[in-house]
Amino acid sequence: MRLDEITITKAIVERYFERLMDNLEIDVAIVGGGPSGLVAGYFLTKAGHRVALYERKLSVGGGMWGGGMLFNEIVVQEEARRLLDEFEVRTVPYEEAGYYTASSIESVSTITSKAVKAGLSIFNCMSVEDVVVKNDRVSGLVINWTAVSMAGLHVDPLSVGSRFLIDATGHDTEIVTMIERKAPGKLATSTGNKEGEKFMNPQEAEKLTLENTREVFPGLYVTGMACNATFGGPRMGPIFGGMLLSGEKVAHLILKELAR
Ligand code: 48H
Repeated sequence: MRLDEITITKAIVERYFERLMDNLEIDVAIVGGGPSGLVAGYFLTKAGHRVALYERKLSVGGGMWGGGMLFNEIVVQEEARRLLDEFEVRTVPYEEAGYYTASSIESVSTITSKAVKAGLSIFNCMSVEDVVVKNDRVSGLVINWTAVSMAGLHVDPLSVGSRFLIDATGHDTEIVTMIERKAPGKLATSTGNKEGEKFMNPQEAEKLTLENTREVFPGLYVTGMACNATFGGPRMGPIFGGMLLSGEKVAHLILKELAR
């Protein structure tokens, strides 16, 4: 077999564009490839829906790679261990009952692998820079290459249509912030605006993360760290059970809507 650089190039370009074209009108768009976004993507695609995840960086995994302060171990609590079991991520019980540890490297790589094999399309190095809102409901997103924004180039973006949108952008809660900026007072929070993340308190934060995993604007849901940042709950530090459970919950909430 003779290897040819033009065939290699054609193969990459054709395959990528096929996937891009297949994902221009989708059921669910997930912004952010941290733990919550990946778990949501896994459950939604496993249920047979067309789902794409957009990640600004070259690699997915968000804040999970770094464990706590670059010590690449994560902690999950009893309630979330079944999710790591489902993904076949190995956990080790800690001496204190109810706490488990897992390798952050194994967690990110295994959850990503399961999500992609379930059918999730991941577009990395793409940033969501705006949303499309029609008749007071989100109906799509506006994307551009991260390299374009990093270089400060003035390049107009492209759009993707999506029935539902998930803000899984972590602490920055970028999609909710975009809505708040263009439609102030319209969020489903007590003030109508973003409430902001509060001081660290793992006990309270993990509980509230799940409670705050919900629709915040018609068609837009929050998951993961974005939940407490939107609805005004504390941060939890490097415990990841709430992120995984929130990803599962947002998927189930949207699955119910898609089944209507
Ligand atoms: C495309 C974007 C955009 C954009 C951001 O921060 P993440 O890991 O998010 P979560 O919520 O799944 O997990 C949070 C967790 O990692 C964490 O930080 C915890 C538990 N902290 C506790 C504490 O007390 O500090 O991932 C978000 C991802 C990142 O990879 C971003 O690059 C990406 O979203 N992203 N992608 N377009 N506009 N904005």
